[in-house]
Amino acid sequence: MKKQISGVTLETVQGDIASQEDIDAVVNAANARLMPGGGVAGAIHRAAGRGLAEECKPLVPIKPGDAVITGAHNLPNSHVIHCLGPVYGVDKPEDKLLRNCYKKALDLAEDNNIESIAFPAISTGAFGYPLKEATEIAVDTVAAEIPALKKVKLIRFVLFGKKELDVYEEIISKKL
Ligand code: AR6
Repeated sequence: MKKQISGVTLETVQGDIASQEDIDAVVNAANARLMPGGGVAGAIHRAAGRGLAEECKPLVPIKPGDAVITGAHNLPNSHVIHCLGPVYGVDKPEDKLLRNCYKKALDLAEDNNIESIAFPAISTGAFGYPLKEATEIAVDTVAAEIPALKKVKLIRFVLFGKKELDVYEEIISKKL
């Protein structure tokens, strides 16, 4: 699905966040130590190579809701923006912390002249955030930021499974 909002393209695709070849910055659903893990972080670090973990070392730890930017090493992108989403039921208030992730990632993209950015569904895997609730927050936050964007022209939500893709498309159709 693809939509134009205030001159910015918002799209959804099913796929792997580590294979977004036409995107400047991919967002990592990171852990506080910015180390390889499972899910998105595992895929990003595997594809980026060990240089990414090395570059991350002086930047840790990060707090829930925070985001930091690095190079992308062997990934086909220019940057990785690492976001630490809230652990559902643990890091509170989880809705605000999740909103901060999307907002800070877009702020970092703007500050670094990034034109295209791809987000995974932060916090909805190992961190247990219910998918529909997290998707509402992702879509609302990104939509609210779009009118203020000057550099970013393409925002892509990359969903691993068909079920996640369907939820995103339903919520975007309803809201935007
Ligand atoms: N591409 C796109 N989406 C993916 C991929 C991929 N390659 N792999 C999984 N997903 P998660 P979190 C989906 O667990 O909940 C890690 O171990 C997945 O189906 O990656 O923020 C870190 O080290 C789910 O919908 O992120 C942290 O400790 C979504 O991406 C912790 O997990 C997020 O799942 C972060 O947990």
